[in-house]
Amino acid sequence: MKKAVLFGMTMASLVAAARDSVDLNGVWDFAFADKTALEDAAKPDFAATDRMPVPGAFDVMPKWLMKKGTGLYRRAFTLGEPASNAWLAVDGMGLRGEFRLDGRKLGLVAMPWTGFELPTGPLAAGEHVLFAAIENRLDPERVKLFMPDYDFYSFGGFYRGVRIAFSNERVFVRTRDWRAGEVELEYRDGEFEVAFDGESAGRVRFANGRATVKVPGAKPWSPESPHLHVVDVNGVKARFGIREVAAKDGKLWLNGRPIFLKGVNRHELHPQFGPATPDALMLQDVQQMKAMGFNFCRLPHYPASQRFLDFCDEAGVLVWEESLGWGNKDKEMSDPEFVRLQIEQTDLMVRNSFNHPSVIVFAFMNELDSQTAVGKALVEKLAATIRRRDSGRLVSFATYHNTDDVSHVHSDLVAFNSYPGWIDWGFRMGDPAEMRARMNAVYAECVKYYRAKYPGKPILVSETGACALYGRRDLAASSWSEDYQAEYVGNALDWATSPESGVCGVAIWQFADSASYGREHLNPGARGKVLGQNLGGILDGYRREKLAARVVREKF
Ligand code: ADA
Repeated sequence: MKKAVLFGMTMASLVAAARDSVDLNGVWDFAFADKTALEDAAKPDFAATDRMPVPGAFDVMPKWLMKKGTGLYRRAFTLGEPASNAWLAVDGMGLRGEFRLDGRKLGLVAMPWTGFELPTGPLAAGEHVLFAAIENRLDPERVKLFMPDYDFYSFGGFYRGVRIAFSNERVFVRTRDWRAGEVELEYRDGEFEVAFDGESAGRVRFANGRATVKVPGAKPWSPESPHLHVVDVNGVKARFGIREVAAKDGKLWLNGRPIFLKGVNRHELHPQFGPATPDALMLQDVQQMKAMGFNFCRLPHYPASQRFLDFCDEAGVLVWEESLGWGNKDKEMSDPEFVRLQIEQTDLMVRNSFNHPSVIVFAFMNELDSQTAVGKALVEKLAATIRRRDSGRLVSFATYHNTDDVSHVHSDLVAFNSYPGWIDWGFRMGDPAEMRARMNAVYAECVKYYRAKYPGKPILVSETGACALYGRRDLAASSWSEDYQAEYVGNALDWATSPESGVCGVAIWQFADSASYGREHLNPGARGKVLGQNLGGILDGYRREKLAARVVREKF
């Protein structure tokens, strides 16, 4: 059977795309139903008024800029031959989407940013029409995973690629002994042809779906030498890296050596593309991060783009990936449907990113109420969800309950967010020496708490930083100026990298300015987020450097 195969993409996408598939990225027919819920707008025979890129967010386009409603999408594709089954594979959309193939409903998905696959059933040869209705309205009853008070914009559309896949089989690769180059392959029971890097390794028996094998010519993956291998089991390919991550004696270890994470938080956002960032931008960002001296990035606050992870694998950037959540309180966390969706999306994240060696931490629920019994119970469930797949990653989450957290008991890595002198009522900045001393004292207090509460666990500063308006220089280094931010970042990095800090790394908030509260969001007061953005970037949204970027380069 001859089917369309994805050419012209990097090896990573090719192998992630299972055996073969029809690429549905491109320009689709489109119409927008303003202020209308998906259920009322979803009509597959809608009259198209416009054309829309996929991937793409309709509400970054000038015509629908920041509008809330439902985007209607349609496109046809042709199969040369029939398929006994297929899957609609979407690497992230938002906020809520209904999908129909030839008028038949494939599913309704309310897990923004998560990659998912919907089975289509048998498909005949010839033309097929795919229809999607994607709603971006903020509706806490229908989109339980995205609350109107989250500090990042809730875009509408296909955030990443879409395709029809003819297999949903996967091979999962676990490093079992990085020194000996031994890996465990998980596929299914039976005996199958296995090849590594294009060379046959003969037939291998899989018992309980697993086989342990030595990779011929194995080379470990590390930030300095990000070596990748490709395995082929029965025609199903997976790209992977051989490396070991561990947390012990209060330190973080990579391939048997302690490592310090020089990190930054990076939203998948750009002023012109919203969450549908193109490859060129991702690659530039990775290169810019490396050039500044970062070896680590935290990807907040939703499952990452598989393309971005490919680039991190290739460049040797360590990654923290987390599922969707932000500042969730007991009320939300007591809702069984919220909990179910949290578990489902977290499990999918682990499944989707399993073979990316760059990902060393799987996390969830940024800044949840981690000081309560309800928070702790959810953390326990999500940690168990991640560990169930035995992915060889550390489990964590970022908290700001730096004097009363009780939930990191379930983590491998204790991570905390702290903004002394920025998100900190009553902090007196004082002159630069006073400010430095006060910031250091706050950080040290946090570490003291965690060290006593969770002895033996490594501690990471998962967020710290201050906002600055690009181009705003000020001799007096007042808050919101680039000068203030540069001073702040310098202090934070000096403290974190000093031997007394006791932390295993720090991630600056944040890489680039990002879209935040729109006029529909429950923002913390119209005055709170200048220009509707989170201006914590050491670069602006267009990736122009602020003074703090220079400071990072000097310190790292
Ligand atoms: C929090 C949160 C970030 C961002 C930050 C800020 O720490 O985790 O997403 O909102 O505050 O800049 O206010």
